[in-house]
Amino acid sequence: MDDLEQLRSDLLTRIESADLDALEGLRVETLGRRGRVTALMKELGALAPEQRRDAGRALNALKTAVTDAIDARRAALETGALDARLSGETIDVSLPPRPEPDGRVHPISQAIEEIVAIFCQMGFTVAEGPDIEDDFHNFTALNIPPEHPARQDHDTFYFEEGEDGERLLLRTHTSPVQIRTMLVQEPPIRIVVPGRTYRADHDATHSPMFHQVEGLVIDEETHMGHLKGCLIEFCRAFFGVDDLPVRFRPSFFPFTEPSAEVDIGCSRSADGLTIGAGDGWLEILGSGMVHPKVLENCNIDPSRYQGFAFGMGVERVAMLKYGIPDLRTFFDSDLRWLRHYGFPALDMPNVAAGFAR
Ligand code: 2U9
Repeated sequence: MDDLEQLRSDLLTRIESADLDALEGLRVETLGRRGRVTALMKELGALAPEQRRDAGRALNALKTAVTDAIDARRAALETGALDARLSGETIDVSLPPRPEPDGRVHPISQAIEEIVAIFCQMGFTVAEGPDIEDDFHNFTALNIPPEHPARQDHDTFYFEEGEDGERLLLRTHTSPVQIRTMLVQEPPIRIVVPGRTYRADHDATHSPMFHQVEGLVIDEETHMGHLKGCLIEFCRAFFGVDDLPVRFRPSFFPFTEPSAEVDIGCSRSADGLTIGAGDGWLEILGSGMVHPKVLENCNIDPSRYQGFAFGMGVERVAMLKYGIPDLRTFFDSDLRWLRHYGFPALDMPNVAAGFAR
């Protein structure tokens, strides 16, 4: 036992002054497979039971003491090394920052942000919903009759029939989101609905996937004057022309009655198209008073509530506002094009508003 006491004191002294490498050497030399303490453990078997118990206890205590001392020394050395590094290092705050990769916001995202920001200033909130829809929310609830051409296979992307016999589809407009909102929310409702939409159409002016922003207002005593005021205000804010001429032309949609298409003034010259006063007109929105049958389909009483709705194609208004001549380039993922037509992130209206707050 005296030997053990001596060994313990020697080891603890050496551990106290060891560096990290020496510490690992000491651990192997003492506790490793051929270490001194390990060897002593192996000798226990040769002792008489009485001696074995006492010697076993003493050896275990030694092992614990050495292990603890090695761990404590290692922790102290590591902390010391970090402290030394930290106190030796200085940060040169005058160094210029490394250049950041300069990403751009896609014009479609930019246009959606700008449109949504204008309606949000008027008190609308944003609603979103699934791209995969069912027949009820995309067609039936919107008063689109069974024989309507939009329902045909060659105009709409249908999925294969499910086990319940139902065929899901890719929404052909964002209007199902308004249906879903009316089914769960009591009026007053004021929402704008941005999102992807899909139609089986592909040529120079149509893409099978495109973007829409639609809007819906439902309240008591809502009338066509509200529709006109709201959409005139939107057109002037979006195109940044205070006296922009806006005209409403009668139209037809199954889900609105009466319906109107909205044109803005423009002039065409050798230099191209200028939005503002002129002798030309450009169609940019569809709109109308929500059809009473659509309200009934959503359990809203049309004798108490009325409302208006509108819709626009984002690609179309983005092309007009930003002077992008070809629809197909939106979907080419061409970084040179994006660097040219894209926007710095800080120009996003909601981001800018966030900073101004
Ligand atoms: C509900 C009730 C009415 C949404 C409307 C239009 C007119 C419209 C087109 C513009 C260009 C689609 O992208 S486009 O081809 N949209 O003309 N959309 S009214 O009316 C609704 C929507 C939902 C419940």
